[in-house]
Amino acid sequence: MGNQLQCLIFDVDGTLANTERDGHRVAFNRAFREAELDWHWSVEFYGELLTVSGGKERIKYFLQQYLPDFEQRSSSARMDSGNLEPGKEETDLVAYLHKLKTKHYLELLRSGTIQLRPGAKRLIDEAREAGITLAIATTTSLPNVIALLEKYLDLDWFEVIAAGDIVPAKKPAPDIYHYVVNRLGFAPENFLVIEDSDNGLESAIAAGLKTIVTVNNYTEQQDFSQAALVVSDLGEPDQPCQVIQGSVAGEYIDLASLRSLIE
Ligand code: XBP
Ligand code: MG
Repeated sequence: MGNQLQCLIFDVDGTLANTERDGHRVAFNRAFREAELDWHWSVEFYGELLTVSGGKERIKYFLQQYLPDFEQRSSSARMDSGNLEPGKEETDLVAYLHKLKTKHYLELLRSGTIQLRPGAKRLIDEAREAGITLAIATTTSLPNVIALLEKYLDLDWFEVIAAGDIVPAKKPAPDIYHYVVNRLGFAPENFLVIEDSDNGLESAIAAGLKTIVTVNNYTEQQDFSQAALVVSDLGEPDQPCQVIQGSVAGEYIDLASLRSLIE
């Protein structure tokens, strides 16, 4: 029997919603201000930092690349754990700042600042009606995913929600996609992944999964040559998407479009 679409795996940040520029980035800056650090990640600079998946890893990368001599004397005075173990200072600082950032990000999400991208809810509804299994594979922290899914979708619709530190290595490593495939047990050729970034595409391809990419302002210049299809977004009946690479019938991405890539 030929391939049959059995599962759609959605990435979160940049795919389900454009969360980075006005969500995560703003939350990081509010965390730095709360920690009385004079760091500010501009829209453009954050694009450079986004090459590193994972908020904790991103802060660590920023410290090591841009502030190698940072003396954290000041901020550690305000950290919950005042007694810093020698050699653990950076890890403690990163964990402290990331905790603040996640608090600010959840506030931003709950305020309705971030909306789902075009076509995301429509395609999820169509897949559910057709009995296609849904899953999440994301680098972001689980509380952030739960907050987004609870606000605009429904946690119960997703058979597997694989997020953040549940795997040892984040995207572009394949770990998070292997985790979903192993939990569901379908053949890899019966999955389709929807991603937004080169890190995400690399991770899904390394796990042997066919992937379509919906680009955004931070990722549109990246290399998506291994994607089965690259579009501006999933589109809506009254809001056609642009096809950037590959070909698909129709003016927006529906289940038939995805099946034509798999079956
Ligand atoms: C995007 C990421 C995440 C977010 C920040 O995840 O790389 O790290 O930028 O979230 P994806 P955290 O595109 O895989 O959904 O601070 O919780 O890591
Ligand atoms: Mg993403």
